[in-house]
Amino acid sequence: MADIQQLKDMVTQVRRDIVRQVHAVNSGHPGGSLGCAEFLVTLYCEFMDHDPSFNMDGKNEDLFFLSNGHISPVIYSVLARNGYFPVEELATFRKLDSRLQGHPTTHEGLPGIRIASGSLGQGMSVAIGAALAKKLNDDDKTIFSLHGDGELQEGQIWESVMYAAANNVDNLICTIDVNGQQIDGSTDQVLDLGNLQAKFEAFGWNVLRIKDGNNVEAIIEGMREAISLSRKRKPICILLHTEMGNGVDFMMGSHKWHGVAPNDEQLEEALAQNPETLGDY
Ligand SMILES: Cc1ncc(C[n+]2csc(CCOP(=O)(O)OP(=O)(O)O)c2C)c(N)n1
Ligand SMILES: [Mg+2]
Repeated sequence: MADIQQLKDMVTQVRRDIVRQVHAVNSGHPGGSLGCAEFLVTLYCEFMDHDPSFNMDGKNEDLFFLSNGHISPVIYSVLARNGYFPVEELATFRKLDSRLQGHPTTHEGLPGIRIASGSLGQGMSVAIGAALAKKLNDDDKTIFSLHGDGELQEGQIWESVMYAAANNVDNLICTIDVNGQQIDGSTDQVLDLGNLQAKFEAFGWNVLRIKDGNNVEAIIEGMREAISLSRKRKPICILLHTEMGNGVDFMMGSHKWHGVAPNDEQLEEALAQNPETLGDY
């Protein structure tokens, strides 16, 4: 187990990787990426039993599916920092012929990526399929997935939510990035999500909340609880409350940084707030 400071150091480096990737090509999605840095670092470093030598089937491994594929900068950084591919490859983000496409794809063969995502709403269905395949193969590992809160406005999500409960898919832990923001404004203004806990529970899921989803200790506690709730004949939903743009003060708390790159000065400001810890690529 890594100590808390090691996890926080990785989070700081991941933030640098996110803003540097997006700045270099003047495109990409820093806001949601920054908000999920603590969660994904903690998941990959503390909870998942995974093998960076990577094979697509991932038998006898825990698997993660990113459904909100636009936050690719954070998953690319976390995968690289966990040994899936060289960190230097982050410099190719969104460039022609890169394995690091703006939204993750599988045909480029980037280790760690098992689905194309970016067209919102599909990742939960894939995660359920993988969870059922594990059961069929007597593989007792766990499937994890991440979804945006705005993404929950996709109808396919609720079909899959219903399906998972009806089929007792209890080796599945789906996390929702509840940042209250989406591309055009707050989720309240665009299409109010209502009471998410009540909705998932009404569909037959076990739901738990991580109130400070940008706090590594709180994430560890919440993840332990989620894992303890697994294998009880219900799928599990974590409502992870995060701040869009977390860790870069001028990006925090607004949808405006959903999909906008920082300029040169803004990059310097963001980097000054997040000193190098593990070495820049
Ligand atoms: C099917 C589909 N419709 C629309 C979009 C365009 N789109 C990209 S991100 C986004 C907002 C999603 O909000 P949320 O999941 O909360 O992500 P956040 O802004 O918090 O990163 C939208 C509508 C898309 N990628 N896929
Ligand atoms: Mg959101």
